Parts: sequence; C-alpha cells; structure tokens
Amino acid sequence: MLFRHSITVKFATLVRSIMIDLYDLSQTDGADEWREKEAKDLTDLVQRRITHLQNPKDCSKAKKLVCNINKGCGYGCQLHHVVYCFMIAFGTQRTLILESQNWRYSTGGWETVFKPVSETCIDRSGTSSGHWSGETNDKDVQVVELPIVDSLHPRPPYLPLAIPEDLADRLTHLHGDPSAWWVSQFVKYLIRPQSWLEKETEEATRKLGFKHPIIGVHVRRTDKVGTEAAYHPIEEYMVHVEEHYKLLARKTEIDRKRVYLATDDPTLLQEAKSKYPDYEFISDNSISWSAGLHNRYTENSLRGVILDIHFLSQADFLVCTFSSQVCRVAYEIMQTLHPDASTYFRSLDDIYYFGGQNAHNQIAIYPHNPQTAEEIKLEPGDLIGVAGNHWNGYSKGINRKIGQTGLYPSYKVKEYVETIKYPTYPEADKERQQ
Ligand SMILES: Nc1nc2c(ncn2[C@@H]2O[C@H](COP(=O)(O)OP(=O)(O)OP(=O)(O)O)[C@@H](O)[C@H]2O)c(=O)[nH]1
Ligand SMILES: [Mg+2]
Repeated sequence: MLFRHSITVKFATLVRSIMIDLYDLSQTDGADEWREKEAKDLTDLVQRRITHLQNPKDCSKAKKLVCNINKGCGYGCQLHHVVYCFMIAFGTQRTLILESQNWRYSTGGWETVFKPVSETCIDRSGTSSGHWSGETNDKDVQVVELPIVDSLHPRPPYLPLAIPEDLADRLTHLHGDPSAWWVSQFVKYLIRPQSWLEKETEEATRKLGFKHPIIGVHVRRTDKVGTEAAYHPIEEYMVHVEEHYKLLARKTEIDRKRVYLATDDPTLLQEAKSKYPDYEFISDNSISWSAGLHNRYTENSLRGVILDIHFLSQADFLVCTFSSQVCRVAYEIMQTLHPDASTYFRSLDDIYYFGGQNAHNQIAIYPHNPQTAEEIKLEPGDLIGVAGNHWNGYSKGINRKIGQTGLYPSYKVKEYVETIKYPTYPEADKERQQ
C-alpha cells in the first residue's frame, strides 16, 4: 500500500513538472502575445457579425427567428436554449427576437438584467409567419418561430458542436475546444449586463473580497442529486482544488488559498470552512439560500445565480460537475476571458456537452486491443462516438465502424471537430476595414 502511495505521489509530481514545462513552452517566442491578439481578433470578428445580424436597418423587412425563453427548466438551461436559437438565427441569417415576458425568474423579462438582444429590432411582427419547418421550406416566411431543441424538426446543421468552416483553421490553432469557444461567443453577446447589474457585480467583488489566485467550486445539490446526478461530498472537489494549488504554486506566489464556492446547498459553506481551515472560502450564503427550489424562481435568486456564474467564470480554475448547466455556462464564459481556457477545469462527472448537440465524435489515432471484456478495439482512423470520460485514463464510447460500445484509453483518440458552412457576413466584415 505504502509502495503504491509513493508511486502515486511520484507520478503526480512528474505530471506537475510536465505541466510546468508545457506552460513555459507556451510562453516562449511571443506565442502568448500572438494568442492574445488572435483571440481578440476572432472575438471582434464574430461579435461584429452577431451585432450586424441583430441590428437590421429596417426591422419591418427583416427576416426574424422568434425564440421564447420560457423552457421549463433553470437559468442555465434557459440561457442555453436561447443560445441554441441564436446559433440557428445566425446560421439562417435571421434576426433573433427574444420573447421573455413572464419569465419564471423575472416577470419583467430578459431586459431586467441584460441588455436587449437588439437596439433596432425587438418587434416580432411581419407579413408572414409560421413554425420552423426547415431552412429551405421557410425561405419565403418572414417570421419563423423555433421550438425547443428537444422537438426541433428538421434539424439544421447550425447546431453545437459544429463550428463555422471559415473560422475553423484559425480556431483549431488557437483553442483547445473550438466548439465551446463558438458557443461562448453567443453567451458573451447575450449576457451584456444592464448598468445596475454591472455596478452590483463590482460591489459584490469588493464586498466578498474576490481576489486571485482563486479556484471556483460549484457544488450542485438539492433537486439534482439522485435524479440527474450523483452526490459528491466536498472532499471530492477539494482533492482537485489542492492539486491545482500545487501546480499554481510552481508558477506564482500563493498568498492565500482561496476558493469561490457556489452551491444551492446552504449548509455546505460552514462544512467546508470547518473541514478546510487552511482555505479562505469566498461565498455569499444568502445566495445559496435563494437557490433552493422554494425560492428559486425569483428575481433575487436570478441575481444570485448570475453573480455565482460570473465569479466561477472569473476564477483561475473550475472544479464542478459538468452535468450541471450552471457550471457549463461558467466554463463557456471563462473561454471569453482568456485566449484558451479549455483546460482550466475538472469535472467530477460529464465531459463538456451542449444539450441537443449533434454527435460528439473522436478519431482513433492509435490501435487498441481490448485488455478486458469492458474494452473495445480501435484501429487508427476509426470514428468513435464519445459518451463520457471516466477520468481514470479511460473514456466510454461507441466505435462506429464495428458498432461496439465500451472503454478505450482516452489518449488513443483525438477530437473530431465538425465544421459547417455558415453564411458569410460581408457587410459586417467590411465595417472592420473602415
Ligand atoms: N445561485 C445559485 N443557484 C444555483 C446554483 N446551482 C443551482 N442553482 C439554481 O438551480 C438552477 C438549476 O437549473 P439549471 O441552470 O438548468 O442547471 P442544472 O439543473 O444544474 O442542469 P440541467 O438539469 O442539465 O438543466 C439554476 O439555474 C439556479 O437557479 C448555484 O451554485 N448558485
Ligand atoms: Mg435541472
């Protein structure tokens, strides 16, 4: 046992050293400056295209895609629902009209917290209208209403995890998870805060003493546990927090080990503080109280979840369960704050996904012969539909060539990022040159 333990410690030290070497390499030869600039250029390009689409000169003539926020689920899920609508709006060159009256979180709707999605066109009227029946069928319909992704038919190609073909080369050079980056661009546009919310966020930053270094921990409990996800004690999260602080300590001076704790379980903060006295836990306990099912669908709770997600995304690293849309939103926003934050997380369960996404595929790069009955065979070039990472070196998925489902070593595959021809936005791109 002791022998095994010392091997584990040696191995962890070795991995940490490699991570530091990789980090140092990434900083050499001005590569980090290039990355900063490329990320900014790509972001500006996409944000300009979205802004152009959303602000037609003549709203009465614009083609529109109507999306109602009131999907029967939580904030993270509803935000992702709007993102899905937005991606299809962008793909079909229709201005997104967001309907949010009587939003379950705030009767006043979206604009109580965020900027309107358009400055010139929020009116859904038009000369013809109908429900979504496919890009070609809807060609001559001015106003198209989109259902939730669960009942979308036919499915257009403009869905995660696909990325636009014209940006694919640049994106795959820049970012470790181009699909998440593409999703994050729509989130970025959507959550531009109203000025009161911006002030409130600044105030909360000060009041809570939110400072770097800090690791964001999201613990999803209440209605989620036992139904959609397993219970994970705080210790499981803190193992990864501790490990990441060891890594950070090799890069920078750590004055204090801080954790931003976001959770819908209001008893957890006290438990974490007493179990980990060497940590500073930054958390607003009243936000956790407002996150329980009884208080959840209120403006106060909305403000709370927006703040929690903001602070999680601002952290240097994220430890959470990707089965929760709260954490996936935080991860997406994180991608808009760094050139490539694709590895700044550890999920205790799922890999990154987008609800309603097309198949997530990988390609085998090494052969694999099953060592146990649970494993599957791989040949280089095989297409694998990945279902999940077991976080122990193995992933689970289906080898589409031979139709077998099972485990395989995660390092023997690479991501297959699907590219899709999105329409071009020459006028938006021109604005840049002027
Ligand atoms: N403030 C706050 N609210 C939370 C937290 N965790 C969950 N909630 C609340 O619970 C809701 C959960 O619904 P969703 O956002 O759809 O996320 P989820 O239920 O974890 O994931 P799905 O079931 O996949 O949708 C959130 O939107 C919040 O209202 C948290 O850490 N902080
Ligand atoms: Mg839920």
